[in-house]
Amino acid sequence: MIAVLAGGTGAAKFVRGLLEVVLPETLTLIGNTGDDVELWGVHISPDLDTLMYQLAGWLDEERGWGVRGDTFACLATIGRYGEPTWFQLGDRDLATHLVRTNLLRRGYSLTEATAALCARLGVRARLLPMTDDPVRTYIHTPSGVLAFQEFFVRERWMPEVMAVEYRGSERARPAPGVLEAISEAQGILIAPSNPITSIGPILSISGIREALAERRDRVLAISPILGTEAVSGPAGKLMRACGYEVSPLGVARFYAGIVGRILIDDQDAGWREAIEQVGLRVFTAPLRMTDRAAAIRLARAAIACLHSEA
Ligand code: FO1
Repeated sequence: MIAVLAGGTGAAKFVRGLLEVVLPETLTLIGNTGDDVELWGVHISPDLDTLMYQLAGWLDEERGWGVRGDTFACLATIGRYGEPTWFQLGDRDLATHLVRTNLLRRGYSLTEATAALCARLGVRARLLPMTDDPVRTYIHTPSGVLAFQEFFVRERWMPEVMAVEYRGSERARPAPGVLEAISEAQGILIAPSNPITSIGPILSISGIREALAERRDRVLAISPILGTEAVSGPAGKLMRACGYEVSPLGVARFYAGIVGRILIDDQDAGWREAIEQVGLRVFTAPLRMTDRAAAIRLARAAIACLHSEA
């Protein structure tokens, strides 16, 4: 059994590779819900959906989110009514949110609703939200506090970042199955997701950090930073804002104490010694997932690193 801590797009690419290397039934994905948002009265869980669509073979892999071949007639009509359309809600994607919201209103927890959606799509891996409680990521900027999707999508992650807040995390408990997945897995992978806004919210929930620390030698983080830049998105900007150097060493420092192993890019081998001083064992492989074959190679390398006893 392998547990994977996962955000959205980067994690989904990695999971695509992983599905070719291990049986889906042996995977438990623990997804970030800090990016969740309520729009038009529906509960949207972008990271859970990105992972679910990937597992179901529905993901629009070009965009990295949403359903392949989706249409946007509903959104266009919302725009026709003069309402904001900055969040691209596809018609088929909207069906997922409608069904989820309906299940939640009928008393399902987010864990139960996610399991129901996955079952109906024939997903064989287990997908768990990090928590059933509301935890939302907020970005503090000089002109005010933005919910994550406002910062990321509406403002195209342009505003200066002063601080990142995981609102609600102090009261949140891990979702059922999360701690067990971490303690019972042969290995735990931290996907190459944004450490601050994809993995940080998961780690902010009481008990998860401790469960990982106990299995530290079996926890492998895959760096989302190559050289001194994020593979994609605002990870670099957010790490800098939170006081972390933008480099594989910065990633190692962010995960120090809960991660015993880190996989960094071949070209970053020069950071090995400095990272070892933080207490992590260092492995190298090509990290760029330029196509499906590269994602499979990376997944294979990650599994080999988990099994390495040397
Ligand atoms: N990302 C965008 O850049 N623009 C969008 O309009 C957008 C819409 C969207 C709708 C549903 C969904 O599941 C994801 C969506 N995303 C969009 C991606 C999402 O904002 C990010 O992938 C995550 O929140 C960051 O991990």
